[in-house]
Amino acid sequence: KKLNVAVVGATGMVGRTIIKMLEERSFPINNLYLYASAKSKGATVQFNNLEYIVEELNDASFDRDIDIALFSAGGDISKDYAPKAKEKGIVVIDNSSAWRMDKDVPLIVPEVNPQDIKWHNGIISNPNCSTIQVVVPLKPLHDAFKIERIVYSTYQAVSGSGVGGIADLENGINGIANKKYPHPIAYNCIPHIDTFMDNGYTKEELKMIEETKKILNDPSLKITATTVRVPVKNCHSVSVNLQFERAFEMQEIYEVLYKSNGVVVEDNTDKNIYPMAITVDGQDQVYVGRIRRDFSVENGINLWVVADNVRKGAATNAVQIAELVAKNL
Ligand code: 2RA
Repeated sequence: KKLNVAVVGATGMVGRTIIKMLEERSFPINNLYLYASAKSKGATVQFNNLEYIVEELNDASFDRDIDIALFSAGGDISKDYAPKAKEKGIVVIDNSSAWRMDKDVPLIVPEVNPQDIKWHNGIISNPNCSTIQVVVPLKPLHDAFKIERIVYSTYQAVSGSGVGGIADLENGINGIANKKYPHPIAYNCIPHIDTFMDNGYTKEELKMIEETKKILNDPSLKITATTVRVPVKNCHSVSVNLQFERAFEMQEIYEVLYKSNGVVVEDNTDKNIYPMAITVDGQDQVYVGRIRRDFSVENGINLWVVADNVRKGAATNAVQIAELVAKNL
């Protein structure tokens, strides 16, 4: 059955990639409607060899016969327009953080908790990019060995901030001052993503902590995180330290990861093989390497996890959710 799909925020980096993934994955589309802010009105986008005109988002945008609306236009637009789309019977898949922790809104990574889609009430949230990539390998490990504690340290690409982040890096290398970030990002690391909260953590760190618990459906998990912006154009890397309840042999860890949906193990230090941003760019799977026991604690391991934050971390995951929704429509 072909569906009528809307993309809200169609001209942003994630919005454009959503459209590209709808085409690449041959999503069954009847009509495609593209919405953006006034400044992008009239822009044209190619889709399945046809040219589509971007329209300005307004209150009439959802009066049309639309089955699924994919939002990637920031939290304010989602807070304002997702309920309007939902009232029209449209299923909203929202990439912003606006609804992620709402108890009536499932937070979905299709390889991890597809069953949660069954209780949506019209809005489904796409998790934060750095969270999506870590829960993909963590879910099978949690099922097999019961994770007790997680320590996340992230190395996040500037594409996570959109075109402005990329501009700051490329300009910075050419000696041009930063605009997007509070400090120069060229030849630098900035331990500050999103805003600082009173407890000293940034919103990005709290997103990883709280979203992991929701997606793995385990509020007892003990988690801490440090999220850092690094001078990498695309792909987020995360150092993950895990402590399990159960003892394990390293071979068991490999076996679980080898057969995990959406995971590629790249781990051969004899040949300098491990996941890197420059080799993972443009892929949709999550790459895991540097798998080794943490000898400083009981039942501990370390992992290095790399994924394309714009594709699997945002656009591809959202389209995979749309594929799950399409099956149930
Ligand atoms: C970032 N995860 O990397 C955030 C939002 N994409 O900036």
